[in-house]
Amino acid sequence: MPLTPVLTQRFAAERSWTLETYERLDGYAALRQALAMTPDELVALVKDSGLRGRGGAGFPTGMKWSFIPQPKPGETPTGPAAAPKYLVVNADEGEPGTCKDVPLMMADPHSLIEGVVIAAYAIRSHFAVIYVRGEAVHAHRRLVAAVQEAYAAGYLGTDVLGSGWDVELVVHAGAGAYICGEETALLESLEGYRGQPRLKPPFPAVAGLYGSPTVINNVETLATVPYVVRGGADWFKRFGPEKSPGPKIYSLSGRVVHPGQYEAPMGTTMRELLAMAGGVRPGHELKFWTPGGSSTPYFTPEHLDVPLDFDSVGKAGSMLGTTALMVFDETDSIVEATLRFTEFYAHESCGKCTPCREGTSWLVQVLERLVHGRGMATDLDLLTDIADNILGRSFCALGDGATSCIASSMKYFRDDYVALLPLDEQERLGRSLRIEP
Ligand code: L3W
Ligand code: SF4
Repeated sequence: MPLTPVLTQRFAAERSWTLETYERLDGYAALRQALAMTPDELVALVKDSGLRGRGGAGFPTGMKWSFIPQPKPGETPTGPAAAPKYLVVNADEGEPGTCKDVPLMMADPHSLIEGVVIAAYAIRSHFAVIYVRGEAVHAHRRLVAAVQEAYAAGYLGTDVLGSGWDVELVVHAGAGAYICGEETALLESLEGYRGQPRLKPPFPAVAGLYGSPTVINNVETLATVPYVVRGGADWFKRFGPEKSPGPKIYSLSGRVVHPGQYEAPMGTTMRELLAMAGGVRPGHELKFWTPGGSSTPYFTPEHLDVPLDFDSVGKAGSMLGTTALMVFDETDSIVEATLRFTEFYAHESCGKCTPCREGTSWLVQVLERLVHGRGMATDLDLLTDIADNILGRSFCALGDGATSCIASSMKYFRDDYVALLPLDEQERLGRSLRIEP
């Protein structure tokens, strides 16, 4: 399957990040088109295109925009409809293995800014923020420079392109907490509080930033919007499956010959993506992989032909997440990989709820003693038990995500855990893996 250079079409252009290059390559044409439409027409177009959020959950973008309460013609607005509307870009890319938003912001920041201006117009917002991961200093600098260029050229500020409509855009650097990628923790952080999730509902679409209706979209989602406007819904739906269409950036890392970002339509399989990336390193075999980062259940070679779209991956028992495809071969220990992921969650747990705060640390303790050959026969069930008590009992998705690697590694590779037990503990389990001389 050929690459689909839509989102990455300018990545190789000289000084691709400058306004000059962006305008030369058709940039901001979609904004002119969008401003000639009504906001309601734009929301309808994005709904019709089938674009779904690229931040992990795959929520329909146009539907999210349509949730913003708007004043009714002829009526004096009250409540949320009367409040200011906000647009927040979730640029806090932090899911392990995920590397699509930072390259997009580095190579083509104006595609994001154009998407922001279009989306803000569609939801009738006059104020937008890009909340970017603090450690991505280079991306922050590039965004700030691009926003300045866009202001100077009249794409931001008062009376955008003579349309009579105003929009301000601020770039805000977070402090590097994974939890601030959770949309309500991000809002707390933006308001100056400690980044911890809020209870949902109410969803941000009704009560978000400063209690006002807020749309929060991922970088890749908004960078896709100008192409939806330019190409139209029918063009967009030609990429991939009907219920999950569009071009997509997949991040391949780990034991592949050419790790990096690969653009392909939604629904491309891992087998096809691996072929683009030169395959698993020579002389080795794929053992396990993640379809969407460390928060999504592991897949194995038997899943190589699952179409990578939200619904197909879900049916196969995992999640598309952020399309972060981390590749492991037969030299990698699944238990050590799982320990490393779990250490990450224990470190990043915000501490607000007990199952995640305590449970992730307990998981680390059990995994550590297994990896160091000090495990007990009861540890296998203990791991499953702790994970079961985190899943569905945590306040936000971080807790649930932390259990994915435990449950799926147990499901596919239980013997790898058993093999790490001391021999007497293996015998206690009644299933020694000892190889007799
Ligand atoms: C109004 C309703 N709005 C849902 C909105 C909601 C949000 C979006 C999706 O988690 C996943 C998570 C991570 N009225 C609504 C509504 N919404 N119902 O729709 O919501 P939700 O709750 O399904 O998901 P989420 O909380 O956004 C995202 C997974 O992604 N993940 C991690 C990703 C990490 C990054 C990163 O590092 N940048 O994205 C990987 O798999 O575990 O399951 O906007 O407000 N009735
Ligand atoms: Fe915080 Fe974890 Fe609870 Fe989420 S699940 S609120 S990260 S402690």
